[in-house]
Amino acid sequence: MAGKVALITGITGQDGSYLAELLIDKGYDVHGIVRRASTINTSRIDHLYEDPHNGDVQLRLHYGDLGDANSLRRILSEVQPTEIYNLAAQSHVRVSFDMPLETADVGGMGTLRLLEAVREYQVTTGTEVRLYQASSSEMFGKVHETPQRETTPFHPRSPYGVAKVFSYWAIVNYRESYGLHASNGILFNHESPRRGETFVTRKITQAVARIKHGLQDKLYLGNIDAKRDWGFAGDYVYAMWLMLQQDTADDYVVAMNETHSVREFLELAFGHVGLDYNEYVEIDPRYYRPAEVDLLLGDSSKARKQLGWEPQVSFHDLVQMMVETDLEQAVREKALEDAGLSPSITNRKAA
Ligand code: NAP
Ligand code: F7E
Repeated sequence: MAGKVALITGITGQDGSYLAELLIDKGYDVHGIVRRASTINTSRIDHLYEDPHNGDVQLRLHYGDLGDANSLRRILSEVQPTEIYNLAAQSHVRVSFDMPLETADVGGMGTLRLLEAVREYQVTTGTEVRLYQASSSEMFGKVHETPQRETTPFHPRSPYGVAKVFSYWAIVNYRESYGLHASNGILFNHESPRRGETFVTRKITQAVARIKHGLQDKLYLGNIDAKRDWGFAGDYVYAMWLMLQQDTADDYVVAMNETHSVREFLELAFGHVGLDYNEYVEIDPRYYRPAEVDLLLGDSSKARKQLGWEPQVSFHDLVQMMVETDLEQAVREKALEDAGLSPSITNRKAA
């Protein structure tokens, strides 16, 4: 695998961290783009900087931003990547209603800035760069058919979904216009113990653990009848890599092909620690969205057949994995609180 150089945008996020791990394992020279932040936000990738066996540097970070075209051009010429994974986005659907312009600028125009930088780089250096775009099942939104597959029409229901549709078509357009090896992975929801704390799965598993350890007594949620096709992020980043190993670029749905309601997730997660969610969950309309995506169910048969992709972690095991990890975290939090080192935060109401 020597000679392969990967550049990941959004490397500090959930998927970026799993993908960086995978590519390091495969012997890639891995680079990531990070935004400057007033506090350090690299906790998901801190364990990756050095090879634990010999101390060699195995991950390099570069300051840049999808809003800053100059930074993208500079990083491309410094890193000289053979593969680029574009994972950067304001990825929270509800927040996208509060910040539609930022969401569109990063999740839509940001992709175009990157595509232009790649096109210019390829023309000036004559080197082929393969590009992965993090497209989303949110593009199906108010679904036109079930299950959703590559040919299902898009009907986005949020500024986030709209931005992703723009990016999807920009990728297709650069592929058709300039022969760029650019692929869309239309990924359905994927979760993990590294999932952001304000997405519903992690919000639930963290609350389960904190309630179990007496650190919290209520969980406030929005629409718990929504249904999603949830898989494990570690499985899904493998599909991203597979897409860039194909001779021809294409677009693929990546999903578990099963759907569950938020309510079912609650039952499983609370049930795992012997609790009944009905005693702890309260509905807060603050978490409703101006337009909801009621049901997502993917059909990933194309990815399974053409890429040979198969998920390894079931929905049930995913919920268990997330609860177990958050229980360990709650034990540490409780110990700090008992030692008077951490303020008790009860009834948290994060987005
Ligand atoms: P995430 O945890 O929210 O990570 C998003 C990443 O984007 C973070 O590293 C963030 O950096 C970075 N970012 C945000 N704005 C940026 C900007 N202006 N310039 C450069 N980087 C910026 O998201 P995720 O769950 O890993 O998802 C990865 C990608 O897949 C996203 O594009 C998401 O929309 C898409 N997607 C996710 C799912 C899912 O279920 N997880 C499904 C389909 C598609 P900071 O750490 O600095 O904020
Ligand atoms: O919501 C409902 C909410 O925010 C799932 C992103 O990764 O996947 C993700 O988008 C469902 C929705 O994920 C709360 O209304 C109820 O119906 O975890 P979520 P999402 O909106 O599906 C797609 C594929 C992406 O591409 C996105 O980047 O759960 N829900 N109560 C709630 N959701 C949240 N966040 N918080 C609640 O309290």
